[in-house]
Amino acid sequence: MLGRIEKPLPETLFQLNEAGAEMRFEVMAGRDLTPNDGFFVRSHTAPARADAGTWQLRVRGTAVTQPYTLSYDELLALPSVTLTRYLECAANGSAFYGELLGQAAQGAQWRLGGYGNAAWTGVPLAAILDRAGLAATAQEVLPVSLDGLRVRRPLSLEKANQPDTLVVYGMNGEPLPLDHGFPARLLVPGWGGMASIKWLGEIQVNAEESLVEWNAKQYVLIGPDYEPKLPRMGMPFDEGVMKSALCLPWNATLQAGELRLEGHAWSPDGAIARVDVSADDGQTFLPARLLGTPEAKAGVRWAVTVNARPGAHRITPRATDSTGRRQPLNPLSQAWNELGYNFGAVVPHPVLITA
Ligand SMILES: Nc1nc2c(c(=O)[nH]1)N[C@H]1C(S)=C(S)[C@@H](COP(=O)(O)O)O[C@H]1N2
Ligand SMILES: [Mo]
Repeated sequence: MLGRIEKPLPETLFQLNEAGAEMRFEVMAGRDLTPNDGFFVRSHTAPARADAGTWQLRVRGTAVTQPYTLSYDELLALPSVTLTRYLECAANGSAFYGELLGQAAQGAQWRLGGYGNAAWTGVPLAAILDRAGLAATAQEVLPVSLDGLRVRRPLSLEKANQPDTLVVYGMNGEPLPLDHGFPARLLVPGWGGMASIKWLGEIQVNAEESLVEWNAKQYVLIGPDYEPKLPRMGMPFDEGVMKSALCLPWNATLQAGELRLEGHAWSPDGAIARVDVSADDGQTFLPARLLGTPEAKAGVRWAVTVNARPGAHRITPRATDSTGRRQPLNPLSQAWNELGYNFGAVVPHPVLITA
């Protein structure tokens, strides 16, 4: 796994698991944006090594009437936007199926650090598709990567045309780092990270729906509460789920008394409307203050001051978004799935408070 990641993975920033490098959430203390060197990495292969001078983005497909290619310079010359959006692995939180539901999911165990919030610069996918002369038969958009797996994961025309679905080449003011998809990647805000194809080489618009590894075998929900959508092995899904996390090490040691705690919250639907925090194992909740202006599909930082008494405690944040949805308090209220996707219940964070 680690042979696939280029950037340094210091223990101060990352916790490694069998699939990738999870950000240590204390990295987000005092920060709205995740720095590029601390951003989580989930790469199924080694990065594709493209040269910006020769790289091309091909736009074609069975529902494209005017196929064309864009060079890196041509992409950068198109009208661009810079937007803050979070990116999260669909398996983020998978460890809590085991830790809180008592039935471990298969595969890598992620706590909450398969999340990052960045300012992305790129071109709306809609503008790129516009030039391709789509036929009335167009069914879906299929991005294809340049890495060894030629990864592909379709998206609906509706999602492709959202103004914040982007072909991204900049991350926090820098060129997109190699591990995050240089020269360009797709960014599909609100959807599981698997939709945000890195090392993008081609965008197809097709008249047929495609059945691919990433919507038939992986990134489907498999479990007693889900009907497989044959021939897929489970129920396909696109969106992620709302979550909240504390910017503290797991099992942090803190001093008793008035404690200012920070965290992040994020939702794939509306903007985060409120965050409440319990420092007494979920008995009572205090409202946190949102820092900054919450925006749909962007992470928001929050802070709260609690009075902490000595002992081993759990601090539990709970997010609510502008659609009125709230994170469930009871982990058992959410369905288990074998591959550990979309864990959305509150996560009690263990801390040791010393006198
Ligand atoms: N080409 C390609 N794109 C990819 C992946 C990959 O392995 N190859 N991983 C996906 C998954 S599962 C996630 S969660 C995100 C992770 O993005 P990051 O590594 O930039 O954080 O990229 C997605 N895009
Ligand atoms: Mo992922």
